[in-house]
Amino acid sequence: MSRTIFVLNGPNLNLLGQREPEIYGHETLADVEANCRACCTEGFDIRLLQSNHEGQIIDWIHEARHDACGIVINPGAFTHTSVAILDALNAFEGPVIEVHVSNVHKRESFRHHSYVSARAEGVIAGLGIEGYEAAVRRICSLLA
Ligand code: CA2
Repeated sequence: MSRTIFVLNGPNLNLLGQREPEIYGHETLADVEANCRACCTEGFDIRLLQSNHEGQIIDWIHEARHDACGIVINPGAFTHTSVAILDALNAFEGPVIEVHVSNVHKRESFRHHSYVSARAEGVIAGLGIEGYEAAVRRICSLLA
């Protein structure tokens, strides 16, 4: 069985650390990747991916069915719109943790609903990029 955890990121998250630091902080996705790799239990590995395209994210979730033991996902704005990402996650058998860098519940009401939460074992919001590390740790402990 695969011991790789996919850390999937949706649209605009490639800009992390470059714009709107008051909301998203100063750290980049490269920092997220390094921190996730550093905190996962021995024997597990991280594959961090980002796309601005919904279909690409769905294709990676399909790949995860064979190549990953768990998924950490920050779907970005697709969180609030994408039944297709929810459907893809429903076809994945391992644990899924949803992460948001910002506290979506403190923001506009359209960010309060997530399609992905209906599938996720856990949801983390507002911990900055530390949320990704908490999610990776949780997946490692669920699979221990
Ligand atoms: O808080 C989060 O992680 C979000 O998933 C981020 C999404 C937003 O649409 C969700 O409601 C909450 C937006 C990602 C945009 O990322 C940027 C990062 C830096 C600068 C500009 C955009």
